[in-house]
Amino acid sequence: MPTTPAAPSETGPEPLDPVELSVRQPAAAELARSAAHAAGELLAPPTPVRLGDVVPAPELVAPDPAADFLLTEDAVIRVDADPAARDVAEQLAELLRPATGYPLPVTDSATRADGPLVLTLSGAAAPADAAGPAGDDVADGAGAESLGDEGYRLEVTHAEVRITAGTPAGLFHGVQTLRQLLPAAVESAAPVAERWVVPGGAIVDRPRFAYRGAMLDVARHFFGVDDVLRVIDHLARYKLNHLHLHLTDDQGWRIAVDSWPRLTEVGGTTEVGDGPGGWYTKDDYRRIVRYAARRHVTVVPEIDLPGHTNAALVAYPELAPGKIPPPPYTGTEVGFSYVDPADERTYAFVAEVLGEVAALTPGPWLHLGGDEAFKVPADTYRGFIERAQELVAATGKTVVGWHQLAPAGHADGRVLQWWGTNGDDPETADAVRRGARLILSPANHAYVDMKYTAETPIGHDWAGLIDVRRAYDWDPGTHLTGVPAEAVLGVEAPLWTETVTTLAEVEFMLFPRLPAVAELGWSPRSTHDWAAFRDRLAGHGPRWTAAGIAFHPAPEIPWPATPAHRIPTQRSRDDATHTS
Ligand code: NGO
Repeated sequence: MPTTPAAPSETGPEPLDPVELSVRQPAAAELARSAAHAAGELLAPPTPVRLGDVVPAPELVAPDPAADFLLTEDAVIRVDADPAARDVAEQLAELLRPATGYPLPVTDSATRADGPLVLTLSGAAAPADAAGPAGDDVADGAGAESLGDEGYRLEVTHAEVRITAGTPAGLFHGVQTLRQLLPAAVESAAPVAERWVVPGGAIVDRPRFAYRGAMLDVARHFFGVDDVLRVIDHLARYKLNHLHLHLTDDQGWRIAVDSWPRLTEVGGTTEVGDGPGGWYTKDDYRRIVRYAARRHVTVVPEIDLPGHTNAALVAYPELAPGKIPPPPYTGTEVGFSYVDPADERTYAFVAEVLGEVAALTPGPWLHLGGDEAFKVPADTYRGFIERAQELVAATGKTVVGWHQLAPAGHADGRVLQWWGTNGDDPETADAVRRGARLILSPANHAYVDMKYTAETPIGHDWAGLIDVRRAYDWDPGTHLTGVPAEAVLGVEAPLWTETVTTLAEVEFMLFPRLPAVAELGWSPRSTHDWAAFRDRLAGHGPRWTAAGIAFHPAPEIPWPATPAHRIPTQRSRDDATHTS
């Protein structure tokens, strides 16, 4: 059984204003129950994996039950002689070796006819002769068109498994699909006696939206580098390609800035509930960025301005309105703090912080926050945002901000992250008409810090309760009135951490809702079907169990029984280590 998450500390003093956040003492027993469920004390018997059992749902699936592939000990992974493609092949080997115990050497030898796992970059289009067992559906569909920046084609025959893509990112996504097509025990960290069968047929797949992300709030509670790396693994499994890190807030500043060292030395030492806090050195942060990049995940850093800045003001009171040093804040209210928009030193601060963060960021985005600056008058706020947008542009990055940025003037390429609960939002629609694109994070569907049910021991409920169906049942393409699908860059599931204190709790809130949001970001709308999604998702429970993830065993999902004797859980692996 996965380790039972520790009870988080009590947080939040009084009823909250203006946004009421629901915080109450979590019941450790509920989380323990979830872990027990996750360990496999559930329902129907397991069925073999079918070709279509993939989350997010692929664009085209053409099963050929007569062409199942059996992975054996002598298998070799063959890949093109491209360094980035080779690295994807190495990652496939790293995924498969622990559970299979097979050596799985990786070769780019062009002369050897070995395989039978083949990864190949083929320009953007799938090869015409590759329809194979897939039949006309696949040959006539996306397979004949461009696979784009992230698409892939997976063909499974008796003889081989072949992944074809135009880019290493496409190959990487194809590898995640292959991973899901192997028996659940493939997630085991220790060798398992299993028939490693991959269902025969072909899949042709590519994403609906370019931006598919999750956000981790490391400011309210700090999460160390290893926790963040594990979250990146979870994103990669579900073909999410952006990790947004909410790096600064009233309760803590988490990223080292050389020109303003007290931001972390002072501002990094607090968090909600009076825990020790913490921050990332630049090397820590580079490690996160590198780890993400290897998994084709772009890190989006957020420096929340002008509000949500109490930790910065504690460190540098000269940035505070009236130059009055505020006390450190470890509660969960919002909307009370702001940097002084009337002082030029504030803009020097913003420029230097953004410059250093941009220098750590290979990706194109810099997130400016911009939410809940309730104490800043509207005109002043607009002026501040317009200057901050220019400072972002000066770093060579593109601005992302919460949708409160909407009234400010347009900046080239700017992206608003919409977190409302009512899709009728003329101000945001107007910003879109002026050129903004949107990331959709509707708080009543995509906020994975909301409770699943009234009984969920951690989380908020200000945007309602979000069970798996609610996380799944909306359409990013039509969600906002007056906003065309073309203006939607993608989706993101934010995890705010006022009540979330451990990695186990992070996973409990992410699973199973993260895969639901991932499917909205990746899969064509034509595949959208709650009953089918529920059934596909059910097969992932045993995978999470094998990977040591204590997920929420949502009652609306028909989880299969886990053959516990065949899938070692994290605990049994730990025991094995201790006794060996
Ligand atoms: C809001 C608020 C955050 C809270 C979160 C809690 C945004 C963009 N600002 O979302 O400060 O942590 O709700 O759900």
